[in-house]
Amino acid sequence: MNTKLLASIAVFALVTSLVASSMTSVYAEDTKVADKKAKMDMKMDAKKMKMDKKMDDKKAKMDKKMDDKKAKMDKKTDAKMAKKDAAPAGAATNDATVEIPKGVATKNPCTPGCYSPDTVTVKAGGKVTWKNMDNAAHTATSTDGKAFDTSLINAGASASATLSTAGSYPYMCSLHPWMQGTVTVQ
Ligand SMILES: [Cu+2]
Repeated sequence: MNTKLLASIAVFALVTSLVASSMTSVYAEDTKVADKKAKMDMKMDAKKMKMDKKMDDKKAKMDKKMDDKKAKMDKKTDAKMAKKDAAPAGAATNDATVEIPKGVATKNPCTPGCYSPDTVTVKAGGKVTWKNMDNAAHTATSTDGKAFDTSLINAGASASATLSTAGSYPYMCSLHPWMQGTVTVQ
């Protein structure tokens, strides 16, 4: 063996070991990077799931809010429609009906409620009809004794009065003076 050959073998061995060690370290580096990536992926997945859940929760909350709002608005609209259908309280109509409830002949006092409703408003020329739901006879007689008098309304019967002059007309039952009501003519 000569020194040149020995030297080249030594160089070869050195180079080989250097390459081997560098390869090992590259491999180790790769593994590290892969681990890190996997960890980050897991973290990202967890984060994404959390965010998805948050979004779902938020959406569900918003949906519920919208539903609640819609239900509220529907209710409001229904109430509005019902209000529109019913004549506004106290507004004058051409005709009105007053019921005489059961039991008022012996119920002293019974005002308000001897005539139901105990106050009605009609336009001039309008007609008021009293329906006697009681088992006894009653009247609707204006207290001035002139404006109107139904005379006796038998049990289950009805009687009407037409009022042409604007004014407020208190009235009562001539048989049971505690029964009192008012007709307003506009
Ligand atoms: Cu009466």
